[in-house]
Amino acid sequence: MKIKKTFAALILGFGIASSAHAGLIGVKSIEVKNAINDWLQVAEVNAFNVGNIDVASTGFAVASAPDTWDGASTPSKAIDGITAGNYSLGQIFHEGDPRTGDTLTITFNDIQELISFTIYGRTDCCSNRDVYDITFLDVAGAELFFIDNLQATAAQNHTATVELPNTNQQIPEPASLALLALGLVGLVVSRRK
Ligand SMILES: [Ca+2]
Ligand SMILES: [Ca+2]
Ligand SMILES: [Ca+2]
Repeated sequence: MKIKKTFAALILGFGIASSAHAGLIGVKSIEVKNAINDWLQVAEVNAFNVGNIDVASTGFAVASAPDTWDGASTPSKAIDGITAGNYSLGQIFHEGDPRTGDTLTITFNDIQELISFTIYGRTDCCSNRDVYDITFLDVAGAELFFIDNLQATAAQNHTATVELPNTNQQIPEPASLALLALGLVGLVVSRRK
Protein backbone atom coordinates (compact mmCIF):
# COMPACT_ATOMS: atom_id res chain seq x y z
CA MET A 1 0.00 0.00 0.00
CA LYS A 2 2.81 2.34 0.88
CA ILE A 3 4.45 1.85 -2.51
CA LYS A 4 1.16 2.45 -4.31
CA LYS A 5 0.63 5.75 -2.51
CA THR A 6 4.16 6.87 -3.34
CA PHE A 7 3.62 6.00 -6.99
CA ALA A 8 0.31 7.88 -7.14
CA ALA A 9 1.96 10.94 -5.60
CA LEU A 10 4.78 10.78 -8.13
CA ILE A 11 2.40 10.55 -11.09
CA LEU A 12 0.34 13.42 -9.68
CA GLY A 13 3.46 15.56 -9.23
CA PHE A 14 4.71 14.78 -12.71
CA GLY A 15 1.32 15.57 -14.25
CA ILE A 16 1.14 18.97 -12.55
CA ALA A 17 4.69 19.87 -13.63
CA SER A 18 4.10 18.98 -17.29
CA SER A 19 0.72 20.75 -17.55
CA ALA A 20 2.09 24.16 -16.47
CA HIS A 21 1.66 26.97 -19.01
CA ALA A 22 4.74 27.81 -21.05
CA GLY A 23 4.95 29.94 -24.12
CA LEU A 24 6.95 32.25 -26.35
CA ILE A 25 9.54 33.77 -24.04
CA GLY A 26 11.25 37.15 -24.11
CA VAL A 27 8.63 39.17 -26.01
CA LYS A 28 9.05 42.94 -25.71
CA SER A 29 6.94 44.11 -28.67
CA ILE A 30 4.54 43.00 -31.39
CA GLU A 31 4.40 44.55 -34.86
CA VAL A 32 1.17 44.39 -36.88
CA LYS A 33 1.23 45.13 -40.62
CA ASN A 34 -1.28 44.78 -43.42
CA ALA A 35 -0.22 41.70 -45.40
CA ILE A 36 -1.94 42.59 -48.70
CA ASN A 37 -0.72 46.17 -49.20
CA ASP A 38 -4.03 47.64 -48.04
CA TRP A 39 -5.05 50.05 -45.28
CA LEU A 40 -4.00 48.95 -41.80
CA GLN A 41 -7.05 48.85 -39.51
CA VAL A 42 -7.27 46.98 -36.21
CA ALA A 43 -10.13 46.82 -33.72
CA GLU A 44 -8.23 45.02 -30.95
CA VAL A 45 -5.21 42.91 -30.19
CA ASN A 46 -5.11 40.41 -27.33
CA ALA A 47 -1.89 38.76 -26.19
CA PHE A 48 -2.29 36.39 -23.26
CA ASN A 49 0.74 35.70 -21.10
CA VAL A 50 1.45 32.68 -18.91
CA GLY A 51 -0.55 34.29 -16.12
CA ASN A 52 -3.56 34.35 -18.49
CA ILE A 53 -3.53 38.15 -18.57
CA ASP A 54 -4.15 40.04 -21.82
CA VAL A 55 -1.03 42.19 -21.72
CA ALA A 56 -1.96 43.92 -25.01
CA SER A 57 -3.91 46.26 -22.75
CA THR A 58 -3.62 49.81 -21.52
CA GLY A 59 -1.55 49.61 -18.35
CA PHE A 60 0.57 46.71 -19.63
CA ALA A 61 1.60 48.14 -23.02
CA VAL A 62 1.62 51.18 -25.27
CA ALA A 63 0.50 51.20 -28.91
CA SER A 64 2.03 53.45 -31.56
CA ALA A 65 1.83 54.05 -35.32
CA PRO A 66 3.27 56.65 -37.74
CA ASP A 67 -0.10 58.23 -38.48
CA THR A 68 -3.87 57.91 -37.88
CA TRP A 69 -6.93 58.58 -40.02
CA ASP A 70 -8.41 60.97 -37.47
CA GLY A 71 -8.49 61.76 -33.77
CA ALA A 72 -10.90 58.89 -33.06
CA SER A 73 -8.81 56.16 -34.73
CA THR A 74 -5.65 56.32 -32.63
CA PRO A 75 -3.36 53.31 -31.96
CA SER A 76 -4.66 53.13 -28.38
CA LYS A 77 -7.97 51.81 -29.78
CA ALA A 78 -6.18 48.53 -30.54
CA ILE A 79 -5.41 47.87 -26.86
CA ASP A 80 -8.42 49.40 -25.08
CA GLY A 81 -10.09 46.05 -24.36
CA ILE A 82 -13.02 46.76 -26.71
CA THR A 83 -13.15 44.13 -29.45
CA ALA A 84 -16.01 45.76 -31.42
CA GLY A 85 -14.81 47.03 -34.79
CA ASN A 86 -17.08 49.81 -36.02
CA TYR A 87 -15.01 52.69 -37.44
CA SER A 88 -17.87 55.22 -37.38
CA LEU A 89 -18.33 54.57 -33.65
CA GLY A 90 -14.65 55.32 -33.06
CA GLN A 91 -13.82 51.73 -32.13
CA ILE A 92 -10.75 50.97 -34.26
CA PHE A 93 -7.23 52.05 -35.01
CA HIS A 94 -6.97 53.16 -38.65
CA GLU A 95 -3.73 54.30 -40.26
CA GLY A 96 -3.63 57.78 -41.75
CA ASP A 97 -3.38 58.98 -45.32
CA PRO A 98 -1.28 58.16 -47.31
CA ARG A 99 -1.29 54.38 -47.33
CA THR A 100 2.36 53.61 -46.73
CA GLY A 101 2.60 50.05 -45.40
CA ASP A 102 2.42 51.31 -41.82
CA THR A 103 3.17 49.31 -38.70
CA LEU A 104 1.13 49.25 -35.50
CA THR A 105 3.62 48.56 -32.72
CA ILE A 106 2.54 47.28 -29.32
CA THR A 107 5.36 47.60 -26.79
CA PHE A 108 5.04 45.88 -23.43
CA ASN A 109 6.14 47.61 -20.25
CA ASP A 110 7.73 44.32 -19.13
CA ILE A 111 9.17 41.42 -21.12
CA GLN A 112 6.43 38.81 -21.57
CA GLU A 113 6.05 35.07 -22.03
CA LEU A 114 3.02 34.74 -24.31
CA ILE A 115 0.77 31.75 -24.90
CA SER A 116 -1.68 33.11 -27.48
CA PHE A 117 -2.36 35.99 -29.86
CA THR A 118 -5.76 37.23 -31.08
CA ILE A 119 -6.60 40.05 -33.47
CA TYR A 120 -10.00 41.62 -34.23
CA GLY A 121 -10.69 43.38 -37.52
CA ARG A 122 -13.08 46.04 -38.74
CA THR A 123 -16.79 45.17 -38.93
CA ASP A 124 -18.64 48.14 -40.50
CA CYS A 125 -17.00 47.87 -43.91
CA CYS A 126 -13.94 46.76 -45.87
CA SER A 127 -13.20 43.66 -43.83
CA ASN A 128 -11.47 42.14 -46.88
CA ARG A 129 -8.50 44.34 -45.91
CA ASP A 130 -8.00 42.57 -42.62
CA VAL A 131 -5.15 40.21 -43.44
CA TYR A 132 -2.19 40.74 -41.17
CA ASP A 133 1.50 39.96 -40.81
CA ILE A 134 2.46 39.74 -37.13
CA THR A 135 6.02 39.84 -35.80
CA PHE A 136 7.03 39.13 -32.21
CA LEU A 137 10.27 40.86 -31.18
CA ASP A 138 12.65 40.64 -28.26
CA VAL A 139 14.08 43.59 -26.34
CA ALA A 140 16.91 43.95 -28.89
CA GLY A 141 14.41 44.09 -31.77
CA ALA A 142 15.24 40.60 -33.04
CA GLU A 143 12.43 38.48 -34.48
CA LEU A 144 11.20 35.68 -32.21
CA PHE A 145 8.17 34.48 -34.19
CA PHE A 146 6.25 35.48 -37.30
CA ILE A 147 2.63 34.89 -38.36
CA ASP A 148 2.09 35.26 -42.10
CA ASN A 149 -1.24 36.32 -43.68
CA LEU A 150 -3.42 36.03 -40.58
CA GLN A 151 -7.00 36.56 -41.77
CA ALA A 152 -9.60 38.31 -39.61
CA THR A 153 -12.07 39.05 -42.41
CA ALA A 154 -15.87 38.63 -42.33
CA ALA A 155 -15.44 34.99 -43.39
CA GLN A 156 -13.44 34.47 -40.16
CA ASN A 157 -16.05 36.37 -38.12
CA HIS A 158 -13.56 39.30 -37.96
CA THR A 159 -11.17 37.55 -35.62
CA ALA A 160 -8.25 35.14 -35.61
CA THR A 161 -6.33 33.41 -32.83
CA VAL A 162 -2.93 31.74 -32.93
CA GLU A 163 -1.50 29.59 -30.14
CA LEU A 164 2.14 30.56 -29.77
CA PRO A 165 5.00 28.05 -29.71
CA ASN A 166 6.48 27.00 -26.41
CA THR A 167 10.08 28.18 -26.41
CA ASN A 168 10.36 27.59 -22.67
CA GLN A 169 10.64 23.80 -22.91
CA GLN A 170 10.35 22.12 -19.53
CA ILE A 171 12.64 19.12 -19.98
CA PRO A 172 12.44 16.77 -16.98
CA GLU A 173 15.68 16.69 -15.06
CA PRO A 174 17.53 13.36 -14.65
CA ALA A 175 16.56 13.31 -10.98
CA SER A 176 12.82 13.49 -11.69
CA LEU A 177 13.14 10.90 -14.46
CA ALA A 178 14.83 8.58 -11.96
CA LEU A 179 11.98 9.18 -9.50
CA LEU A 180 9.45 8.34 -12.21
CA ALA A 181 11.33 5.11 -13.00
CA LEU A 182 11.32 4.29 -9.29
CA GLY A 183 7.57 4.84 -9.24
CA LEU A 184 7.10 2.48 -12.19
CA VAL A 185 9.18 -0.17 -10.42
CA GLY A 186 7.01 0.40 -7.36
CA LEU A 187 3.87 -0.23 -9.41
CA VAL A 188 5.23 -3.48 -10.80
CA VAL A 189 6.26 -4.61 -7.31
CA SER A 190 2.87 -3.73 -5.79
CA ARG A 191 1.03 -5.55 -8.62
CA ARG A 192 3.08 -8.68 -8.04
CA LYS A 193 2.18 -8.55 -4.36
CA1 LIG B 1 -6.30 43.73 -25.74
CA1 LIG C 1 -10.29 48.10 -29.30
CA1 LIG D 1 -0.14 55.92 -43.42
